[in-house]
Amino acid sequence: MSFAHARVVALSGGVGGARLLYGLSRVLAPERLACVVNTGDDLVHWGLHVSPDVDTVLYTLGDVGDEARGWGLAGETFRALAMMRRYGGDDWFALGDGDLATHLVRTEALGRGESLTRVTARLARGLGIGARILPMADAPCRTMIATDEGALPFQRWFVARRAEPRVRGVSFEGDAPATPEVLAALAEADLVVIGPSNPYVSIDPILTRPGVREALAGKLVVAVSPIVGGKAVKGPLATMIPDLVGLAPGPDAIVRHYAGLLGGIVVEHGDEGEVTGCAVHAARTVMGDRDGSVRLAREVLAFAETLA
Ligand code: FO1
Repeated sequence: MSFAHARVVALSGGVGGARLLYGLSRVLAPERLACVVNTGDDLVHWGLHVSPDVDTVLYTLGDVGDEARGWGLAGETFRALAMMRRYGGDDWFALGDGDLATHLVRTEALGRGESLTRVTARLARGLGIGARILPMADAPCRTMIATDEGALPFQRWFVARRAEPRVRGVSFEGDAPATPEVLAALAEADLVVIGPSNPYVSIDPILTRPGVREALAGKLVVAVSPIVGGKAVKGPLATMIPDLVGLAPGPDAIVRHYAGLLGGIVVEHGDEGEVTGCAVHAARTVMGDRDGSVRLAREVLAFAETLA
């Protein structure tokens, strides 16, 4: 089929996924793109509901994110954090001064019963984003990391403990279903793209929401490998793969993880020999700048078209 009018749903965690979404949002008309974003990393901090992956996607698509850090706003200041330190408050998770507005708007809305989906749409409008940004669930789902030091909520492990404790397992607390908006977008999709996000802590929370696997049945699904030359582009994935499943970090481990789901995978040039079990396309998958994101998005769509 021609992808000229295809409807695309992209699944994403933070940085890598958000960068691919940026490219897709520059290539596809807004009504053709829905971004389903992990909320397993969400936390309440300073009394505020923080949704880190949703915010990274909002800031990246809104072109206001800090590219080098990968999270938060460009040109951010941290005066509130400094004051919090003087009061002896929690300072392990850094909320910037501008970023606080996002969490205040969200927390106020949730407090009067607005859904996470609705307030996210409002935040996206405020940042001039046309594509739909859909949190995977409106109810809480918390990613828990089982480590040698006990079970830790994701951000406690990732930020407070710098992802140092070895991972023995990942689980998701709460049986929050996918939202009706997510299920409707999947039902209409001609193509589902899994971004180069960590499969265990960013994509699995989405795939395990009740209703999602069923909605994906019969869909063309294409992933972008988050592993390049045996290393994770960002984050702890390269050690999580051997720790969790005893495999070497590589695209084949990603394909096996998504067993039976993928029609194809896009991998970095040179990694294509490792993959078995689905169609492979080699490309420059490391998105160093906005042009790199747009280029990769075009390649993913062109590859998917050959599989449709
Ligand atoms: N990541 C850090 O490494 N340190 C932080 O202090 C931190 C604060 C933070 C605040 C708001 C936000 O939206 C994201 C933030 N992140 C921080 C990023 C976040 O922990 C992770 O990158 C994602 O959850 C993983 O996708």
